[in-house]
Amino acid sequence: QAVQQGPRGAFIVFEGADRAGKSTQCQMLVEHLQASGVNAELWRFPDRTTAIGKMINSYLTSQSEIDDAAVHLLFSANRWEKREELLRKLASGTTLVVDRYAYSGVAFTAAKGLPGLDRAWCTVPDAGLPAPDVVFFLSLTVEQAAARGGYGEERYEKADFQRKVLDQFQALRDSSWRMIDASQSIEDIQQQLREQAAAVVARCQRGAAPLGRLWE
Ligand code: ADP
Ligand code: 2DT
Ligand code: MG
Repeated sequence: QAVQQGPRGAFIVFEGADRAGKSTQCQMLVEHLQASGVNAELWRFPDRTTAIGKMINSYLTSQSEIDDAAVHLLFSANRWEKREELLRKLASGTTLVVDRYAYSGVAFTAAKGLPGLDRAWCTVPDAGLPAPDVVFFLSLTVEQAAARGGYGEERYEKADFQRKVLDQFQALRDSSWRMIDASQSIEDIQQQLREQAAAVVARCQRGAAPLGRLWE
């Protein structure tokens, strides 16, 4: 069944490789929406502030080791624990701009190439979560990303692994995705995002878009 009918906020997700500009563009888009009178909030996954999020943060910063399947389930649980609040915000008319979601969850674990943890297995825990109205995929090659000053210190921030993550993302594309050439200037990308986001926000405000569920 559809999770919700009628006028509501838009559920906008950003995905893409590390250093593609997701956090930069999310921040700018939220500020623009707010300045235009749209009720909007910036969210991110993992949400490192919850108890589960703190375990994930400790894993990403290599302060702890967690079994690959178990940490995959923690990332998913970190979305499920925010589901009610997410639905409540959308229902009350707040647009959510979200820096990474379940697509990152699947892509990063599947990229490990571990027996048993293939893409099909990886999607199961997130199936049924609210589906975004639009996914802005910031597309950038690993070489272009590396030219932005190299990767950081966290787990996963290695060129070889990022290539595998990009391959996994390609396989997850669906009709909600909008591919954005992330090698353009910050301002040019933001301009395109504003135009596309405005259309989605308007459609949700009109009540013309029942919220779907992921991978069902
Ligand atoms: P992400 O959240 O996708 O990892 P960030 O927004 O943190 O990416 O950006 C990574 C780095 O690249 C930052 O130093 C940022 O200032 C820079 N950057 C972001 N967008 C662009 C762009 N379009 N062109 C050049 N550099 C960019
Ligand atoms: P940032 O906080 O810099 O975006 O990095 N990840 C993320 C997963 O492995 N699974 C997930 O479900 C999500 C949402 C991607 C977060 C890192 O965590 C990875 C990079
Ligand atoms: Mg970021």
